[in-house]
Amino acid sequence: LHRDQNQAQGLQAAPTAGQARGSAAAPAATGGGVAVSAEVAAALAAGRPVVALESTIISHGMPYPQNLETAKQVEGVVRAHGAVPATIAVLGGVPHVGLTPSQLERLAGAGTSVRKVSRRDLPLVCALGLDGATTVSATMLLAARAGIAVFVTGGIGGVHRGGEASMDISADLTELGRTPVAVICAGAKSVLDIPRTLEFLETQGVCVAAYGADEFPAFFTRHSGCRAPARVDTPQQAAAMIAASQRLQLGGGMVLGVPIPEQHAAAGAAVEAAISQALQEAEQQGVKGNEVTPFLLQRIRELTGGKSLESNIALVKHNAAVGAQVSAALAARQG
Ligand code: PSU
Ligand code: MN
Repeated sequence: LHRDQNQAQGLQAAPTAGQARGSAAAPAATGGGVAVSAEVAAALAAGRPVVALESTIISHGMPYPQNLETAKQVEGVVRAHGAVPATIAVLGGVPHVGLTPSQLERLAGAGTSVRKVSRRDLPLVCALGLDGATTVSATMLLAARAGIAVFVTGGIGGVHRGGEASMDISADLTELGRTPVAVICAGAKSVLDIPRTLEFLETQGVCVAAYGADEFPAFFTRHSGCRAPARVDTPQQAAAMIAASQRLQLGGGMVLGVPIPEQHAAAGAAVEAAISQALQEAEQQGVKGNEVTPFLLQRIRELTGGKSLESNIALVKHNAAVGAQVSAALAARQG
């Protein structure tokens, strides 16, 4: 623990869910220190489809107020496709699965002043009673604790360019190797080393499939130049793979790479130029650790004059529709 935080906050036991700041409506279920909202708990108990959503994309991935607007719209898309959204974050030291509108607002408004929480950060934020926005890794593990098998986001972390020397490899990839949650995303951004990211996922035993495509998608573009290890064309096929993984008790996750819809694929050249410049600036400024990804995302947004943000919002909403359909197909198999 950093001394300053310790003194400022006073290290104390995490409040119970009901006491946690901003948790006016006590969640229905608090098991293993995770507060599951009444709506999500009821859907899970009834075997209805549920889709987990992360919160770092809200706090660090987009600026306010577009982040709040997008978070609400994404939840709406999930609902419109017959599933219950479960946005996941740590509030007042308690991991929450399923947020109220005011909790969502609190996170979106705080932006990057909220801690970015990957697996390794959970003990600290919980012990200090802090708010935290969960990355793919922390969201996956909390979703699994709650019994949610399908999770939608924009893009996953990966092996950074130069990662073979820096060892900057996102904890998302090791989480995918150990936690049974399917992550529906638009692939990985080309700020990352996509070939090495796919190699690392293979080492971790992660099933990676492209949705309706042969190539693994690269977030803003449908093309990464890398063939995806598998291809599925329907929500039912994706659900069948999740079911097979569960049946075999593989214990690991899955990546379903959904290409950005053609009409939203950002002017490729402009985004690629912004990516190279952002990478150069990060290196020059010595940006390190978990600040690398938020720095790159923000610079790409600035350098493309907001064009990348529009594409980003569109692809997340599209992923939410696919994810809800996969979750519904999985629920139908199990029902
Ligand atoms: N990639 C994006 N948008 C994001 C992230 C990644 O296109 O918002 C976020 C996700 O929360 C992801 C995290 O889990 O960044 C990865 O951070 P890092 O590279 O520090 O592991
Ligand atoms: Mn990193």
